[in-house]
Amino acid sequence: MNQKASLQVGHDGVAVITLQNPPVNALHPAVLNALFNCLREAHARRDVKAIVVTGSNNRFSAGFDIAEFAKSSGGGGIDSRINDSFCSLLESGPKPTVAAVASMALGGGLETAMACNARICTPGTKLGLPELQLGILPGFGGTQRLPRLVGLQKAAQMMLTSAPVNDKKAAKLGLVDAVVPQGKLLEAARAWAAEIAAGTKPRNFSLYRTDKLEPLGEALPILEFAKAETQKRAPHLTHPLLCLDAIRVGVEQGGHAGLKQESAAFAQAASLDTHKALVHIFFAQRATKKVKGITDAGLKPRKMKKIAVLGGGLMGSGIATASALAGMDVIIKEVNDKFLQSGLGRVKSNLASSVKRGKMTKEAADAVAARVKGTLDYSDFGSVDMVVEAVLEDVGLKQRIFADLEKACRPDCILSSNTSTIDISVIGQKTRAADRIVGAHFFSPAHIMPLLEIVRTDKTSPQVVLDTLEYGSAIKKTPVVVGNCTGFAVNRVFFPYTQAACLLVDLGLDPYKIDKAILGGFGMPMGPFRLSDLVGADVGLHVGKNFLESFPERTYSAKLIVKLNEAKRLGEKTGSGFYQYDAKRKAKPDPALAPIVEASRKEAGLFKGGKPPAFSPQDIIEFIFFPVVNEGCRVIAEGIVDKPADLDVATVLAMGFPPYRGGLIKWADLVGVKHVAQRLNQWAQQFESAGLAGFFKPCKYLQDAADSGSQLSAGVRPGSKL
Ligand code: 3H9
Repeated sequence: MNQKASLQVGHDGVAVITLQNPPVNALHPAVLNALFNCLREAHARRDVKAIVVTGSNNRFSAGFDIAEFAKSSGGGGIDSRINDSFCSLLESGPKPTVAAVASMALGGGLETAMACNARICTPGTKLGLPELQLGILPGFGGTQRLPRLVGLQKAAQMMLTSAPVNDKKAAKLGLVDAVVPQGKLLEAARAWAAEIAAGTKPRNFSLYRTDKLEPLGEALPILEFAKAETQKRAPHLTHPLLCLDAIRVGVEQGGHAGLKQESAAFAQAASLDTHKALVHIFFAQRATKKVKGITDAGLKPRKMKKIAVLGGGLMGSGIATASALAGMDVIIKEVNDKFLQSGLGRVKSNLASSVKRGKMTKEAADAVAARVKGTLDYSDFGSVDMVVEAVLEDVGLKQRIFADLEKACRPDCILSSNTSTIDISVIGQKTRAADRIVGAHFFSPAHIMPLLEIVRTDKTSPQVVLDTLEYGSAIKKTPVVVGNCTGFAVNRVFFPYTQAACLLVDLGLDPYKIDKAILGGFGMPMGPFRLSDLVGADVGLHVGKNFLESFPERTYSAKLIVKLNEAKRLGEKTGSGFYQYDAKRKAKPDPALAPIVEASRKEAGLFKGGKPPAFSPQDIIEFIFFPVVNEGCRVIAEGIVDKPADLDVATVLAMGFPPYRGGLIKWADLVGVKHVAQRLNQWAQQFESAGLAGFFKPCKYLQDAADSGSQLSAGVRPGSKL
């Protein structure tokens, strides 16, 4: 059994209790039980005068075992009364306790450490309470002890942002009592514990401290302000407010009352869908790197040391920046010196903006920039491990480039394309290198957006997919392996998004109301029309044509986008689209849109004037997102994604689908698959005479799941015929 805690008593009379649950010493109930037993034993033994709690493998703990949350119906089956007695035994038992913290003390890990009478950590340790990012709140007394150790303002900030502090900051705040080198950690902690026992160092009880807490008259306004800010920033979330409430009760009525409130609030938060959704995303994000037939095939990933990027435009320079930031040598190839210099300039300005945001020093940025070289020919390509092509979306041009690359590069060099619209196998048609051709689809801006779609064709070798996964992780992207089809996974799944929104306008609804429902009502970073303006109506038209060609039976050919193109209102870049834009690119509704909407409605012939049909904000959300879910189900059924959860991660990271809704497919499961299918069928019937039944009709995967009561997240059952 790997999940345990062990007790060792030294000649100095100090008992060392070590948490053991690799890789991060997560506090599985078995570990907590073992810890509790060790603690009771240490307190009971006559040869023990003080206790040190530490973690194995030079790590303290990353907190409660999140996998237990995923198994239980909520809250990981934690009984808060046990936590109470565990933490109070740690804090106020007969013998003093010291936490010896290396590498990380997160969530329940930090709460365990805070219940000890002193904390010593090593350089580089991260300490934080990130529970809110899992849809819960600290449940081991963190809402009470952290404010008493570091002050209310800082504690609230740490909990609300989930951001940890490093060892230096922790020492400055008083969260740790000392920072010592790794090799001295246990020795220092033992000595500290022995000194407390001898009375030469004070024994501090975090829960009873008042010296750092702001007086009530200051504390309450701090909490009120934090509450108002939270409601503004995250209007859909309840658990941050529950957390603030537990803090407030502790401030007003004392630590014990606060602990009681904390456990009630924890239980409430743990029962909400937000918690299930966020835990799902936590694991789904880590699971994208595990791909059937690739990562379980016994292959060893090769490390990419030198990368060539073709094209120094926005995408190319972003890809070059991300690769150089990961320590790779990069060559950018352009067609002439002017383009090359601007590509290299873009890399520098990407790095300069990281310096400006405090993400890196000027020296570090210069060192990264020095790894990026420019070229106008292929003479250096013999030394590169991977090429990422990011030139114009022109099939002929890409085919010529790939034929050249086959000659210029080593036979084991990966040849990838960043295309978002062109079939990857067509790009490689003029080569005999089909097994090492792969899509590396970045999202703009490429050095910032966290998703990388890795597009494999039926000829791409597993080794090349594995190496590209390794490359994706090295450049700090979340890589998702997808199949080769129009729009790949993300763009394909989202093609009904703008189309459904345009259909609603043609039915008589106001575009700005639609955006409002999707933005504020649902929590997307922007509504479909604002997004369309960002992407550009010309790009929208081109992409729409692609989908119409590939999926004619289910594409709504939106006239609204055509009309915007005719009016040269292409979006942000032309200063107007669905919205008008000022010099700072701030969007404002535009009365000049009305005649365009009018013309589109006239052509669509679905709205006869008068009162628009009654659509509540929830109706709008469902009308727009249920066709997106339907396309997601087709993508799952066709095996375009390895597992449904990959689509959840991809929609969250590329489209800003709210993570607290679990990603597209998990959200549909939480809403109810039967409900999704029933509404789609209702609209398919309602719009059949307008030729739109195909846009709504549930695909077989979705309908089967609705009929059988299974979850869309379950994936395709072996042997099922889809
Ligand atoms: C809590 O404590 C509640 C309390 O208030 C008490 C309630 C009553 N549990 O991320 P990585 C796994 S809630 C289980 O790839 P990194 C992770 O899945 C908890 N497993 O590495 C992965 O497994 P695999 C609050 C966990 O170096 C492996 O460890 N704590 C946990 O990039 C490596 O992880 C948090 O929210 C866990 N707690 O980052 C901390 N943590 O190899 C969440 C990690 O099978 N964790 N795993 O895919 C993290 O932020 C990062 O994982 C960490 C390491 C910074 C620790």
